[in-house]
Amino acid sequence: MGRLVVVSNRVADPRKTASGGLAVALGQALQASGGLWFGWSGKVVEGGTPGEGDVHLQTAGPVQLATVDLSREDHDSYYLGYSNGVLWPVFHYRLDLADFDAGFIGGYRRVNQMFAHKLAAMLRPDDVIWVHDYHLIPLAAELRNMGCQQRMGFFLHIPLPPPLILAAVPEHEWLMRSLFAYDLVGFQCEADVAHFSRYVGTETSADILGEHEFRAFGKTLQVQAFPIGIDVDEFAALGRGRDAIDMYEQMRDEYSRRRLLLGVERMDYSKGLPQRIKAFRQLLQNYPENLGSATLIQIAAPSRESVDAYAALRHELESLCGSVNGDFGELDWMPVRYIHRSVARKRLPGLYRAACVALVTPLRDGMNLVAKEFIAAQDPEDPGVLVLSRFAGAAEQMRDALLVNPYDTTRTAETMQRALQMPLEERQRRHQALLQQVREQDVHWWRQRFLNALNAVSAS
Ligand code: GDG
Repeated sequence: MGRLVVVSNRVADPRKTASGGLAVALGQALQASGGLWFGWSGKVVEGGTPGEGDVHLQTAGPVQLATVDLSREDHDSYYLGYSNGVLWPVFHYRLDLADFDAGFIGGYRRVNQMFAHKLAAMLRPDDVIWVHDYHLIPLAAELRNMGCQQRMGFFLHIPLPPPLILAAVPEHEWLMRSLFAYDLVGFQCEADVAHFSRYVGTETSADILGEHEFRAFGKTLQVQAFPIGIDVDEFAALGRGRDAIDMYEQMRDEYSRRRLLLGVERMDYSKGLPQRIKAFRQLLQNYPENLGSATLIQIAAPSRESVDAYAALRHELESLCGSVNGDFGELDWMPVRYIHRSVARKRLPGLYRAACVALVTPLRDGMNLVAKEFIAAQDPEDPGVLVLSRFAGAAEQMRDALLVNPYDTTRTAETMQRALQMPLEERQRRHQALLQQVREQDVHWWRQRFLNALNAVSAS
């Protein structure tokens, strides 16, 4: 196998485990084969020229990191505008939040062209290129335009919506056609693959050659589900660290008379936060034995704050949490602890372990790694219960969680109550099955399956 080239919007130093599971997994793949990791540097150059940016090279062991700066205009149109203001909402079924009219597409194309141009100059003929996520859908098409013939794979970390939702994006045909420049396209779950198949069946003249093989625009494409996982061992090791243990003990002491429910995510409208607070309010209303006891800790780490929809969500959430606390709180008990800050990664396992119930209730999610991290962090002798949205990609794998429809407030509250009341034996049984699944289908399994499939297809 040739050198692995990973391309993603952001690049992380693979030697720093603090970067998180995905960075570690990709870093390990790169370290095994030697490789190059290419993406945006995270730096925005005020007054910089659109479509131009300096490349920075850094060596991290056998891995080369190549990052490119973005001009303010490119950042605002490619990253904030088209990626996060059009593709993210539409792919999460939120047409109401998409800004189609602002002309961001120009910046999206320009940055993909620029990345392709800079990357092409660094490529070797036998490189295997793995592109990640919605920011970079047209990258392979741009590379092919420049004559690159390497094997290229693409993995979409977010969901692919059904054809009629996707068709609302004015450039949907161009985007989907761009995917055919890859040799392999991976989605998180079977539902996404089914949406892809239906799209090409109804909106293009593609030939469906098999369950996973499509031919259109003179190109054959393999498409498969590759559910992403976590690095269970890395997370378990983090859980044995001083910071996680301190966090766990602090929580246990502080909440010794309470039952903790926990939500951890980036503040994002796909995560179902307002619906979750409303369901928690119903839990207190409908099951008054929880008054003075059930406490929801909701971590909502700041994210994409310069996109308007995120500011509106923040206000809604603050008001909902405030009203639950105002209506139900006592001098010695606040039902909701809402924290709009990030928690250090090394403390997270301790927080997960202290919770009786995790609420992972997105309205739509590609996979959702918090669900898997929660399971990995539990004490098998006395595990907490996972309440999981059926609309998270993870729900296809994690059948032993308590699955909910987050739009159904009453039933979600009922499920929270069931989770709080669940007998030890059932908790252990469910946790054991979930842990086995999270362990077997971990991030290394994901990476190897994708790269094996990519290496198995014949190059363009
Ligand atoms: C995208 C897709 C898909 C969260 N809050 C804090 C914090 N986190 C960490 C979690 C977890 C990660 O961020 C979130 O991963 P998710 O998978 O839950 O969600 P997205 O960020 O939306 O990720 C998603 C994923 O890509 C991978 O393909 O599963 O569907 O949307 O690791 O622990 N980490 C720290 N402090 C926080 O406050 N340190």
